Amino acid sequence: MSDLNSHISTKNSAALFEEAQLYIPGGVNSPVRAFRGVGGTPLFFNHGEGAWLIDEDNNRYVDYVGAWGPLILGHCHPAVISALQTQLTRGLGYGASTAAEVEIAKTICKLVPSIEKVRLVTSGTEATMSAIRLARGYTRRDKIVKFEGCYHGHVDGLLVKAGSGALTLGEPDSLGVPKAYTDLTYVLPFNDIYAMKALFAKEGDSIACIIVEPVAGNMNLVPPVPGFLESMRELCTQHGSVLIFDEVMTGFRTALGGAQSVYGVTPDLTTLGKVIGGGLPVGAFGGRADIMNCIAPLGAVYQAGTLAGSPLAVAAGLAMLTEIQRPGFYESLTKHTAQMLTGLQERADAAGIPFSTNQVGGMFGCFFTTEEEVTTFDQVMACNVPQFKRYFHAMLENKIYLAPSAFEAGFVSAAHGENEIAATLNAAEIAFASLK
Ligand code: KE4
Repeated sequence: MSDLNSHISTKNSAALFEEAQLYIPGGVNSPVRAFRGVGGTPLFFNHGEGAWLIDEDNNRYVDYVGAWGPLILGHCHPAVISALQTQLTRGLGYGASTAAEVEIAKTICKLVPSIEKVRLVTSGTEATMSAIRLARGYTRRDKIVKFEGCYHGHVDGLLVKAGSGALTLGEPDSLGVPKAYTDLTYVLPFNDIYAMKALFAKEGDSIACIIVEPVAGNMNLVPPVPGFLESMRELCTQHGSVLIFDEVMTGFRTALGGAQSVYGVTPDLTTLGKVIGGGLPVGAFGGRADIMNCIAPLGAVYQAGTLAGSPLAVAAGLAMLTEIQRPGFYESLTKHTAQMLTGLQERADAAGIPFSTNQVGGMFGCFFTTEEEVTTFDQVMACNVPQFKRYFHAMLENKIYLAPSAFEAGFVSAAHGENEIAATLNAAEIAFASLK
């Protein structure tokens, strides 16, 4: 185990970041990696081992990002590596169908019963973009509903912030998104059942779909309040709108059957990603056969992808889906996550730091707030972000790598055991003491 109190040197990461900025916008291939949410210089990682990540300066960290969710088995799990090595000798892609695609489709339909048919794509964004086009094509309606604080990938019509009021249409949340796109998107407050009912009373029959993260994982971690998911199910059924659960993050992360199995609410379509690729580029959208049959080449809703169903990515995904079906996998993952969070809470309380946590299965959220439980976007936005930044860096100094943003969820893997939890809690004791 590493020395928890050593000062870390990150000079090689810093040099790489300098060079990266010459060739890559912001020096990163995805904004959150740039550490702008926490300050300081982003780390460049060299390799991973189980629950640990090693950076370019040979610092070893317990990893709670897990590539933003996919690495639920930890880094370089033997079963995943072996499956990739076997496929490597057979070829990297054919642009044609393979038996493995049938196998992974069958497995997804078995594990997520609401998915009767599924189409593979290569990212979560592609999955949500395609699911929305499908919902619009199936209903012949254009308007859609999303929730403030939920992120569904960089789809033009979803890069939308709340309009002036819950019953008004959204505003673009990025340059380059035409107003005409956001004029079709309503943005409601997450966990606000009343606002949803009011909108559907007014516009329900013109709404193609609701898309929601059943557990919000992109405004830190906010679970649904009782009745929230159930109400949207009733409203969509009543008005002939399609209910899309974006389970790109929660799928196979919160439970084997995803968040829909945790809360007992059945969507019409589900989007998946992350875990199903084992760390390689795989996304998917699937659901009711009568809706999915509208997708080309069977139906008139076009969708396609050169690398969809990549044999290499599917090999990794299948190996991962096999491992997570082992008896006790989620019980152990949930237990370790709860054990770690209980330890954090005890240490924050002992240090007199206002702190609370949320957890669903193997994903968690930590909040610097006096709120007993965080259930709304406004409560998330009211948290003490400067204190989170100090906590992030104190934990990093002590070899714990958290998501570099106060608005991201954290992820535990099957490789996080007693050693990793002990290292995390020792670091947290030091970190909380530094905040007093
Ligand atoms: P990708 O296109 O990044 O594969 O997936 C988009 C997406 C869709 N739906 C949900 C619920 C998601 O969480 C995501 C992506 N998640 C972020 C993490 N907050 C990816 C990290 C990043 O953007 O670099």
